[in-house]
Amino acid sequence: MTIKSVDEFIQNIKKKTKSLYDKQVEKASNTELYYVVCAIVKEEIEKDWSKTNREYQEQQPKQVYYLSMEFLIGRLLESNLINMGMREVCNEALKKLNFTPKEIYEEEPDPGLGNGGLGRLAACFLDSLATLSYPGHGFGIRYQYGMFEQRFINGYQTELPDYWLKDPYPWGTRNEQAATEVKFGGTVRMLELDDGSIEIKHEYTDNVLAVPYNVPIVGYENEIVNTLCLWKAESPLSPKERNYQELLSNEQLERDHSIDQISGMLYPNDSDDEGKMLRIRQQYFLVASSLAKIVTDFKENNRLSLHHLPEKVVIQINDTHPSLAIPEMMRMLMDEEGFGWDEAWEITTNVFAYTNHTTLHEALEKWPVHMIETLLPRIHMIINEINERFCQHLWHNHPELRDKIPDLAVIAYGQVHMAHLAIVGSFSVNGVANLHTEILKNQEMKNFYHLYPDRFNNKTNGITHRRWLLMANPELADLITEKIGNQWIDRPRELTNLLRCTEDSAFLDKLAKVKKNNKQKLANYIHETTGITVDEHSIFDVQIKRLHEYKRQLLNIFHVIYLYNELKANPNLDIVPRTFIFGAKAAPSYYFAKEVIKLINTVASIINHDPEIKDKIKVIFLENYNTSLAEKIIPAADVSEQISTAGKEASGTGNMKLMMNGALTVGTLDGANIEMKDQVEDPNIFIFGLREEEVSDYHRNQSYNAKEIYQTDERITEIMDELRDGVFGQDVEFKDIYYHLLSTNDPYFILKDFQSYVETHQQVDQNYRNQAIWLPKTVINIAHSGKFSSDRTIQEYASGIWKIEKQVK
Ligand code: 26V
Repeated sequence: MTIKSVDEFIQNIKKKTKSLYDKQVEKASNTELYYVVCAIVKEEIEKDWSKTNREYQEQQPKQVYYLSMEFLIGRLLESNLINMGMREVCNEALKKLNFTPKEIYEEEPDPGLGNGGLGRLAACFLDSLATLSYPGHGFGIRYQYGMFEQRFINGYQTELPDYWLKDPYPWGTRNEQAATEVKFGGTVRMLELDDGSIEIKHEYTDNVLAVPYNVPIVGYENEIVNTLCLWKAESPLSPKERNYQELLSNEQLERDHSIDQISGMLYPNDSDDEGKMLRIRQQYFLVASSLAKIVTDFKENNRLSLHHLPEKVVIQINDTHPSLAIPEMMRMLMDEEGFGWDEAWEITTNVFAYTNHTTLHEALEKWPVHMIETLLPRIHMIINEINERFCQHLWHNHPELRDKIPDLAVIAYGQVHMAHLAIVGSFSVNGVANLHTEILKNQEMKNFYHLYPDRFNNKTNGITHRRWLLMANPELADLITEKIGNQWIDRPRELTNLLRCTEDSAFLDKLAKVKKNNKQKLANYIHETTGITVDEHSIFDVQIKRLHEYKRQLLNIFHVIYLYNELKANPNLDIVPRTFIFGAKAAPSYYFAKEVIKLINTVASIINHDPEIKDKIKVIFLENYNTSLAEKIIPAADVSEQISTAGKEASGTGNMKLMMNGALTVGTLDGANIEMKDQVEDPNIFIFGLREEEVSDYHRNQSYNAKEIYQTDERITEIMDELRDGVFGQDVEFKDIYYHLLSTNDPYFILKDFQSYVETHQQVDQNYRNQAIWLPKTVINIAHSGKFSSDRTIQEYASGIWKIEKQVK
């Protein structure tokens, strides 16, 4: 039984404050109250957690393990309160004690253990798995330093280390008993035994201790608590062994440092060899420790031969990052369990399923063979054998592919191609939106699709509506519940019941008011953090995502510059005032992306301080975009910018979050935007720009000419010349952007799509003026967003790939 009354919660707070801090609650700081509330909630969670674990042990259901180098879980206190059914009582209790709930929740650091969409997706999936009562757990790495903290200095991005663990983190429980050793380096010897069998001896290895920190993943009001296990790398020497050595030798210090690096930071730069080596070590560290735990648990719970592993275990690998799990499983089955190759391969390929998240070539992982050989000699032997057998298979059984063997091989030209390893070693390969999966099947992985047509499938991404609506936008959630009841929380498709309200003017008024309040809150935040005043009556036009050329923040800022040029020429131009809001981090070594950040910041400071345009447009670039900032921005958005070059954004998930919060999408026919359009239909979404086939045709025929557009479209000529001639100050800072676009022939078709983008924004302006047109569209978007709940996605993974069952009560 959880705490159901406000008074009981207050009593608990008082008791805990006394026992933890020996204080009266009135004297406690926000930080102390944060730890107090965490402790109370954790005690409740722990009861359900033990119960869930016990049930899994007794009932031995098939379990799914989600292996991922990234989990962007966000802050957990408030979402745990919601899922435990305690948010309301906690809020009331805090208020009665004169604390502000939001302030308490914001005491929590936001663990940045991921880069963007891929890591956040993993977190949404865990939430849905637990909520739908599926036995499903995550394995990841507990990086000491998460995603860098972004600061703008003079408009440039600078990166500060994110040491999120400086204060105790209440949600990860260290479990030293379950620590396991991971072996790197060393030499491999094969011994022939008397019975003719072969024993593998892996000696002189560098061992690293993997210590698990378990984070509870709480289902929504269902008493299920699954586990996210995050591994930390430590020295395997016990304190006793260390003390022996009195003074640590240099060699030992160096070894310690190299161990610390493994779970030291997220995604180190992999452009140089040291970076690559570290990345491989991180990946192997994750898979070796996770598989050891999975296999140990299987043996303990099931007492079955490992032949039966695929009946009880399925492992989803999140992109190729954990695909060393495939040879690692082979190693364990053969070297530790005595299976022959064929049996081990049969088991392995029935356990793994692989999700692809991008078709961008620069993002496809390839590791130099010599690095794998040095770092993981036994894994290298196994990958070689996988490659050998796969190529033989192609040669003998697929003569039509003989000349394609080097393109398909797992090892070619001195590199291990991780995507090929993942495809060959899995029973399922999925893309993350319909278009993306079609591109995999018909273009990027065409030959593999020909080989294994049954392996390929689509699972369109989703987001947890509990965090992204119920938690982030309580006013909207309450309004929805007031109108259609609360069943949408368990069954998000029921949001379609809102469709009957598109002409209900009382409802529309309330909806407008909720949005206005959310905009006011964001405006306050903007004022506090930037000093800039924005008008909550203006259109909040939002682009929030990683900074990347294919995502085309540059197209957005070109549109802003165009409007500014128009306003300068005609200050009385009749446009609805707009606030353009950006949030984006660039990879630290991505020069062009950083130039775009500087450009947006420069344009912002010119526009925001120009009295001539009478505040008709404002540009706000919020620093340090992350999960918790997204929770502030999304409820306040009117317009959602989803403007990637068609074919490049595998799915997108921010698009879904914004739709669910009543923003209208300006988007290309790319990723999941297409499926959003299928749901809401024209004219409830603003689609513009080239389609994927058109982009492909231009590439194939080499018939695109960016220079011609630059010369013929006067609006573009003006913008580009301003960049070239230093109109935005800083001498000729942005000349690079000008030259880059023209000398590379604008590979992301920014100039090509500009015209239709501008026209589409004119329609947005026209629509917004007439709220009787705008508001019903926002209702239609919210109503159809239920399809994009990760509950639907997880249901599809569970029945289509994992074949797992819900835990029954
Ligand atoms: C990684 C890199 C790394 C090196 C340089 C360039 C580059 C470009 C893209 C990536 C993305 C790697 C995979 C990824 O995060 N994909 C995202 O996955 C989301 C969840 O499925 C999906 O919504 C996004 O569309 C997709 O970009």
